[in-house]
Amino acid sequence: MPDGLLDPIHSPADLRGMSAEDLVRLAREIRTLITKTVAARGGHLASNLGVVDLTLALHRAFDFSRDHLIWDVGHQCYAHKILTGRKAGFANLRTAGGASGFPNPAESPYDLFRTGHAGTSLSTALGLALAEKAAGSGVRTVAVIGDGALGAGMALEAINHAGEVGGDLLIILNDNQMAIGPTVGGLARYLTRMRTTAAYGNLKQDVHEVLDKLPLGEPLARAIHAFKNTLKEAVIPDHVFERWGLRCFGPVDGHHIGDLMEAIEEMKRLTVPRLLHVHTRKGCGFAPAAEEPAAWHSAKPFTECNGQVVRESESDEQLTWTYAAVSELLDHAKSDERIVAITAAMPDGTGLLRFGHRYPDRFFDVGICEQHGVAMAAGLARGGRRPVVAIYSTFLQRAYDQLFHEVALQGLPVVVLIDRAGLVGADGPTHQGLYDIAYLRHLPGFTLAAPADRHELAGMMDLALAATGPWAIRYPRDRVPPADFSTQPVEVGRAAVLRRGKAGAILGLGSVVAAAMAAAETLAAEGLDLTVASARFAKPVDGPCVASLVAEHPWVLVLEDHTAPGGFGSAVLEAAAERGLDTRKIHRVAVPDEFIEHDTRGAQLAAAGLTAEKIVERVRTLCGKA
Ligand SMILES: Cc1ncc(C[n+]2csc(CCOP(=O)(O)OP(=O)(O)O)c2C)c(N)n1
Repeated sequence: MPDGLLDPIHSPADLRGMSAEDLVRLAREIRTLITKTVAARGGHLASNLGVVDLTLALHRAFDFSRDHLIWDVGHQCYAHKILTGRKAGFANLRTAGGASGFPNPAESPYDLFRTGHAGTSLSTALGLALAEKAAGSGVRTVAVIGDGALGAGMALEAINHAGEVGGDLLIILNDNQMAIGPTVGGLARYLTRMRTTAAYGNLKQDVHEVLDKLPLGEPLARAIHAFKNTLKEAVIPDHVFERWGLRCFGPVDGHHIGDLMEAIEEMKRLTVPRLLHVHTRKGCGFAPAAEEPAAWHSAKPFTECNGQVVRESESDEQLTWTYAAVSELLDHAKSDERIVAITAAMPDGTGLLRFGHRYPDRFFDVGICEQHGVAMAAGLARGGRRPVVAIYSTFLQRAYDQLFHEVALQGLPVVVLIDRAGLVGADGPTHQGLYDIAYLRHLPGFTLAAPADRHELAGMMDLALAATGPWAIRYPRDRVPPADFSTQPVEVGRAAVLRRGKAGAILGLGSVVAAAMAAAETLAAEGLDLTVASARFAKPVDGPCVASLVAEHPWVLVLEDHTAPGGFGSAVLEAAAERGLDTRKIHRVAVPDEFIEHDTRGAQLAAAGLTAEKIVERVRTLCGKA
């Protein structure tokens, strides 16, 4: 076949007649398409390039229009999307109306779950396998999980259970020795040892098992021969998960399509929970990503010219809330040796890498284990340390019970830095940080703050690190305003009035205050003078401030970069109702109660009515000037 192998492929069925050599060439074409698309749109590059061969081998071996395929996290599903009829939408990856960066059943029947969080695949896959077992359907279930996600508690819970209940579940362990950065923990070290220590086993038992499951009439000798030839050196009787009841095979070179296809075909002979250990390299096929897989995990758009790669400027990194928060933390860590910092596999994203470099002995990367990270922070606090845990809002959801049970219930001084709180842009609904106010503000004793500017952030960090109980500071994936709005000292539960007017009042929480101030400027020029206050705290809410805003203005507009139900606006309404205020005067602008699709953060904010322009329109309406 000439090049252009990808053009006629519209579904996995089109792979059927292709030779291993053609698949190798096809893999190259898919890698080129992925690289070009991510160059234009941004996205998860290194992980996707690493699984192209594996994706082809899986789609070649199984019929996933019938069998089930689950990708853990789902950030590595680009080749799968391209092969399952989504080439056209892929060109607009992660942009409004284009393919999302993660699996999505609304896009294709080949995606069974909408995912983006790590460690969930084995549980959902086991559920599917058990359902098919109960139905006696003969449908197989395959889950692909990385060595990073495998360390997540939930994945281990599923393996623990799978060994006991059975089901036709094939787990592909995609081992590239990396999560976003190098995989951490004892399991990772164990898998690395497996690379070098070949542990060949007692084939007899395995062959018997295979034969037990073979269809009647299959020639015995052929089956034994085929099995011995392909998996002879692959059975791993000493594998830790063998002891847990999984049959374990491998390792197989995940970039040798022929070997992969053979091994996967063999795996199809078994109908018990089994694991095939596959070695891949992140970034395979694109040198910059292969050399620096962490930097190319989630890539910004880039251009390639004469072999030179120019990435979209990272120079704004120092202007972000993430950078500012870690800078404030570092200032404190200098003088307070009790401060320790914890990340759950996101040292880069949370900015804590800087802390780790400066204070390696006071820095912990716990892996993709948010629950453990938060509970460990509680232990550190109980032991006299000042733990600061930085986790994205969406992933902190994992640790809700630890925030309740290990932190709040004990009243321990753990500081949680909630990064990516609010609308997140291109990652879409799996990653939106829209629920943290709702899931924290009902926990007794928690203080929940959100800065509008650098001055407030600094004041909040001072208070948080001096507190005797739990604290959280939420901030978005955005830039810090270039100038502070006030110098009023930050006090727990106190809002700050930034400007005064009579036409109406805006009470904003956190970064939306900047939009409110810009809107107030525009409206002042139209003769509408507004009061604008920075709420600073979602808990405790400044009740007296709410009371005076309601008393002194015809209306109060409450803004938050968070979902409406249970958010800051809800808290303000509760505070107003408790004080017997006229709640009809309070209007809310928050993210609506629906899942917000991938788009730019700016477009998502505008759709929610949280940009300066939208606030201006809303105020004109409230003032009867629309
Ligand atoms: C619960 C949760 N925490 C953190 C993340 C952020 N995250 C996305 S991919 C990833 C690394 C996954 O590593 P691995 O499972 O080994 O897959 P690879 O990228 O190496 O293929 C992390 C930490 C997430 N998606 N979910």
